[in-house]
Amino acid sequence: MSALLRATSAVLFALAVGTGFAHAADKKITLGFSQIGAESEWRTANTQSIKDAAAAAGINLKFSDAQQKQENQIKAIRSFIAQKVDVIAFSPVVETGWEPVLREAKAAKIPVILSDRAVDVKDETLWVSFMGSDFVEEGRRAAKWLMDYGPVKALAAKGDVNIVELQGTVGSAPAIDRKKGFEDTIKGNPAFKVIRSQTGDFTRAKGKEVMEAFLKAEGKRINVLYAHNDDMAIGAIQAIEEAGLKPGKDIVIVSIDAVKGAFEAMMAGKLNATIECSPLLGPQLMSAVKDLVAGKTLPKRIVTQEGVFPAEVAAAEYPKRKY
Ligand code: GYE
Repeated sequence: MSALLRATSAVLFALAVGTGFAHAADKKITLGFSQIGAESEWRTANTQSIKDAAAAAGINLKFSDAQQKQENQIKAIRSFIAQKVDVIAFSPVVETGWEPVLREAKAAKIPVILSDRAVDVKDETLWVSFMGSDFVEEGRRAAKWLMDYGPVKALAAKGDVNIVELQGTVGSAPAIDRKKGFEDTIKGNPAFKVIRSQTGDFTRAKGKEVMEAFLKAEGKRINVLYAHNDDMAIGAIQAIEEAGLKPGKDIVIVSIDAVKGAFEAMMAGKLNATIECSPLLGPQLMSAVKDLVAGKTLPKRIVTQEGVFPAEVAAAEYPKRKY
């Protein structure tokens, strides 16, 4: 080694050690994230949270939008593997069908974090951690709120409470779990009956369309709408108004997410309650990614803490909402 080279490498070494960022340039962590799409206000906020948090954490984010298609998510994950990213995270659109691609990630020794939604795979070593909400609990909270709501209680004391349900994307964890939590809870009172249940795909447009069909088929028999997310409830509100009925009064409405649009609907008296589901997963995802790269073991499950917001508190809470 020439004297000059030796001197240069000594200086570089000293610099690296001195700043605590040895090989900073080539050590930047790369995270591949496969997002579902942009179906709801929730999803838009989730995407923003992930992008902002990656930038703040100095993580190189490769972000891919699957436009609601599992095949696109699988393609994205394969391309992350080919690019040898440090960590892969994704929000699985549906629960099943992930084994092959997750096995490929494992074989490539790239850890996978599930963000927001769970997968249904037998081999749980195919993913390292699942961070997100307890969707069954959200369904239970929606039912509990409903069964406790004065006008609905009064109705239940006299006869049946006819409920229509707008489900989320077929086969997705939140649709399966929110249905289950709600059903299990209303079983406690035989007056509560789900008379129609169909998917509205978590979108406003589909929520409106399916609610129109419900109204056509059931008319004024409908007492309650339970929507698996706020966007579908907002779409349905439009359908209810167009049918000449008063949302929030003629039909009691409870939905999930607690996005700003839901608070606006509550303040307008058109939505009765929203159950919180936080999309702000970015910061905890980035710290999990850093922990993994540092060789730490992550908890298998990281549950988001959330609340319930009835219309009475909407105006006071609205200015504090971050999504
Ligand atoms: O509730 C809905 C979104 O997976 C929790 O997906 C998420 C759900 C959310 O489209 O609005």
